[in-house]
Amino acid sequence: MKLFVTPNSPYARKVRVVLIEKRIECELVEVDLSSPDSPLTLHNPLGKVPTLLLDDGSALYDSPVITEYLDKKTPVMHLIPAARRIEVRRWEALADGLCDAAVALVMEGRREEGKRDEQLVLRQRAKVGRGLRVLSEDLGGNGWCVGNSFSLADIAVCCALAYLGARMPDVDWREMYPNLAGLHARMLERPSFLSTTPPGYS
Ligand SMILES: N[C@@H](CCC(=O)N[C@@H](CS)C(=O)NCC(=O)O)C(=O)O
Repeated sequence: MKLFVTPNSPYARKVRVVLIEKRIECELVEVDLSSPDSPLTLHNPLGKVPTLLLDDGSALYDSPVITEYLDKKTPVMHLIPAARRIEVRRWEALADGLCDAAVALVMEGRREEGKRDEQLVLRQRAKVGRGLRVLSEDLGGNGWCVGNSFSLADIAVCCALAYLGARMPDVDWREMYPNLAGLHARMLERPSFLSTTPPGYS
């Protein structure tokens, strides 16, 4: 198997953490998303990372599909418990949605000043604000997101938090939501999360 990634993609990091937790061997292939000759589009018409290329030549995307496939592949470290699958998926959707909003803001931020869509910026920032609040409320005093045991939900949420910390440093979620800071600190104790930390992230 080969996983197409970029070093900073939070969605690709989620899959890389899952691979390590489940002890699944997989070659990582770094791609340049802006290159017209990227091998990625041969396997994923959307040209997005992560994309998982299977040994039979077929490809899987997007990240929730890949995490489901990997979790079913081996019973080692079950990350999506059947009884709580919908809950785990809802956390993952919220975490991925936060990343979508942050990615949109990064893109808009690259436009020349004066040409930015201020309404879009406000809408995306509001998603981030509401999303963080709901993550914190739902986590409450629990150690982990779902059923107080480690799952894909924790991986997805912490990849999103780390990405927000790097891309939107003015949104100080550690200060605003100490329980999310605690969750992220607990995740950093796991070699899977620590070893996938992109350069420059805290
Ligand atoms: N919903 C997708 C989102 C993937 C995504 O947007 N990845 C970004 C990198 S962080 C990407 O490949 N962007 C390139 C593009 O949109 O052309 C997933 O969960 O895998």
